[in-house]
Amino acid sequence: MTDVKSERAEYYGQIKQSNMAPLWESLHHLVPPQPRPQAQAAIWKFAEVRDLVMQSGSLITAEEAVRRVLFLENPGLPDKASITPALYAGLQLIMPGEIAPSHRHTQSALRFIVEGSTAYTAVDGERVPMKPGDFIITPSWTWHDHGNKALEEGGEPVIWLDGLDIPIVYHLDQGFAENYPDKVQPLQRESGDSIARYAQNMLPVRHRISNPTSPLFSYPYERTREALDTLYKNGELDEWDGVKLRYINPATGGSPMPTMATFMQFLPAGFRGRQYRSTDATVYSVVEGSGVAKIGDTVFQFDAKDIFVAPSWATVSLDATVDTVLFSYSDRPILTALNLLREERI
Ligand code: GTQ
Repeated sequence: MTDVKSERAEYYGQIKQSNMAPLWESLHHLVPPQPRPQAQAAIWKFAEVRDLVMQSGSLITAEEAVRRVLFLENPGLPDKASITPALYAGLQLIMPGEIAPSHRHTQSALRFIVEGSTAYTAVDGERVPMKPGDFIITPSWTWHDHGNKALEEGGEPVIWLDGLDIPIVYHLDQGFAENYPDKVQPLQRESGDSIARYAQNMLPVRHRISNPTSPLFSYPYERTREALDTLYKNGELDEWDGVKLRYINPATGGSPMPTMATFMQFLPAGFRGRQYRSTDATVYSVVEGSGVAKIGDTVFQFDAKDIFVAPSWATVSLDATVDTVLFSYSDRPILTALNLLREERI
């Protein structure tokens, strides 16, 4: 009697030496009937993690660290510096008077300001202020440094959420980076220049689209909030989304960056959102308010400044206890480009 199991095991051992493996042992895993994300629903309560972030402020300077960030690791993706399979999230701290020195890299970045109003970021020769709720981008391969007002000038600790496409870029072996020769890049344009150029429903007359990334790199919260407010007053409430807008590259109407889409939504007090799912795993940052997020079988109570993540294809429904504003980002443009995006309003 031949023991099939041990015969096969021996065979698998043999072919492994030639760097081969039998598909039939992993076909269902490799080609699943529907996504089986390793990423889990998870929440970072700001009230709990704020102290930990602040502690890093006395352990290392922004300059020594280059970027003083605690990244948020999805518990289902341990040691991968990933909050979703494609995307990274981190909480960056900059103390009064500090500089995070200028560098550039192929990874695209977004900053979503969580706390503090005295920092700035410089992108490609222009400085923009960072205020809570502002959404700011650092396009791939642009010089960027961050700074904060000195204590004597009223500087306060500033914390923001970094969203980058680090995991997907890493996976594709596309990581390039370099440091600027000086700590701070020289300023070439006045603050407010890019808003005048690109955020007024106009473009410079000879603007050429040479790059998929938005030429506008700061989307102040004030404007976004006003738009949501007006639309809510006008009665545009979707049963799934509340009032939800997507940020655009004003030159193309597409997402601000080729790898990441970003959204802002308003849920009025008492809103009980219907169930929705999509294949883009999404990271949420609570700007205002509080409520309950049901993600698959997991229920999170969320408050302002909390961050939570919904894995691919998990059902998501959002309830608001009080008026609530949620920022979110996902890898939607990647999925769209690859014709992989699916969504379902249940
Ligand atoms: O601010 O340039 O969280 O390069 C990770 C990598 C922030 C940044 C991060 C980075 C940055």
